[in-house]
Amino acid sequence: MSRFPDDFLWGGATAANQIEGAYNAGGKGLSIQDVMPHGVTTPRTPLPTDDNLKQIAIDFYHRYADDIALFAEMGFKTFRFSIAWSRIFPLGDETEPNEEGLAFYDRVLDECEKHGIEPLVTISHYETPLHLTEKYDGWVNHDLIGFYERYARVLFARYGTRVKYWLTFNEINSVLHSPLMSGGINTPADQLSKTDLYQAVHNELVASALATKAARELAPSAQVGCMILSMPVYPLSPDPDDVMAALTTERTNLAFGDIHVRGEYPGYYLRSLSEQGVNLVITDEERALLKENTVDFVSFSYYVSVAETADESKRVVGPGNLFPGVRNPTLKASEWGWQIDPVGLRIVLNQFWDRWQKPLFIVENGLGARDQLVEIDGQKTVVDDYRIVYLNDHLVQVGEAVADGVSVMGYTTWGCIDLVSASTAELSKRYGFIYVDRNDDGTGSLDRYKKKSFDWYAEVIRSNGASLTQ
Ligand code: BGP
Repeated sequence: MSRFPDDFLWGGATAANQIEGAYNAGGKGLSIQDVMPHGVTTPRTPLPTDDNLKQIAIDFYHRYADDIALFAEMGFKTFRFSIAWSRIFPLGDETEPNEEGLAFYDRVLDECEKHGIEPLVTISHYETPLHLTEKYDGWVNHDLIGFYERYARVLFARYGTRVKYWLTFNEINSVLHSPLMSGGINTPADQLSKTDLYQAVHNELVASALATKAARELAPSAQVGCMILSMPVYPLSPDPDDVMAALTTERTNLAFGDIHVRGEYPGYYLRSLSEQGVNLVITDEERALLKENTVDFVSFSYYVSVAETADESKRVVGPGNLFPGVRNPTLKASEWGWQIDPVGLRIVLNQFWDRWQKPLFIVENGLGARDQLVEIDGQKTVVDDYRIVYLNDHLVQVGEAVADGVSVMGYTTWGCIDLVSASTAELSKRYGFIYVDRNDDGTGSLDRYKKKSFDWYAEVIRSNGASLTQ
């Protein structure tokens, strides 16, 4: 018997800069991703360089129809993609949008509609127009709020009747850890003042509220969600100091949900700002905007959990999604060192539901792994049992959370088709049900092949979760 609601939105997730390619086609301007050939692992380059896999990515810009048909073959109910801001406003501060860019997403939506797939659209996913970064220092500058609002209004006016679910900023809390990628901030992280960093965060939060307000005016049937990078933080020991340390670390993520859902800065957040000597400029008008334009639902990514301790001598740190955390000795890790914790997903779902009482949408979860393309019965494929196990185990925990009474709207696996990774800009870190023949050195035919997990996920969707192995 399936525990999943009948209208559960099964699907997959992507982001424009990681799949589209065509980085300068159709009037598109440059984005920060064009000067980040190696993700967040090295400083930005002054100009775009040829070693940037994202320039072509997996060529979704030209192959979207075939790719969406493959998603439909798996039975996707929803497809999460992002709109490249610099396709719509090539510089970011113009007053008129680029029609060719808008028309591209019309065509993508046509394909979704043809297959009965509900689009789930991220307005800004790690690709601030480069001009806004270089001229304004990205989200540090208050002017970005207006540019983003104009962009969001264009999207709601154009697609508001076709797109029901919108996310304002991908993993908004990651600005604190990846100021360039997440906040379009040109000032190198080690030279950025805390006040500027938190001002950038504040500006994004205000922009998110303004987008929600605009959606209510221009697309009344739309639902707007925030998107948070979730990473549960467990105390390394039962020592109360460790428990408090874990809570304090976890609140650096939870604050973003608190603000989006409750419409105000929580006391613990204000205390932390003042202890860090941060002086924010917040107007009364902005306070009112936050309060009056809270989100309809909360979406989040989930890949890893971490631990925390107050005891410096026990702080053994390892990689997490975009920021590190204390290793949990009870967990195994992926090839990239991200610790795998299916139960953590049930914990997050329960915690968020208890805390916010808003419908939850898991919009990213998946396993990045090195896949081996093999030939079986004359067909090229990947026997990715490890991915099936990872997804199965996480989905079982989603089912548990549903049984716990948590309201879960849907689940979109990250990188439903292989794509360029965000943190390290590699193609060899594969997440997809569909293998894309392209390698880290840029070679490959770009042909698509179904992995073993393709049929597995199709059956999970067809059976509405009943086929999962408990
Ligand atoms: C999230 C991002 C995605 C994505 C994913 C996996 O942080 O929202 O864009 O890429 O993580 O991370 P990576 O690509 O670094 O493996």
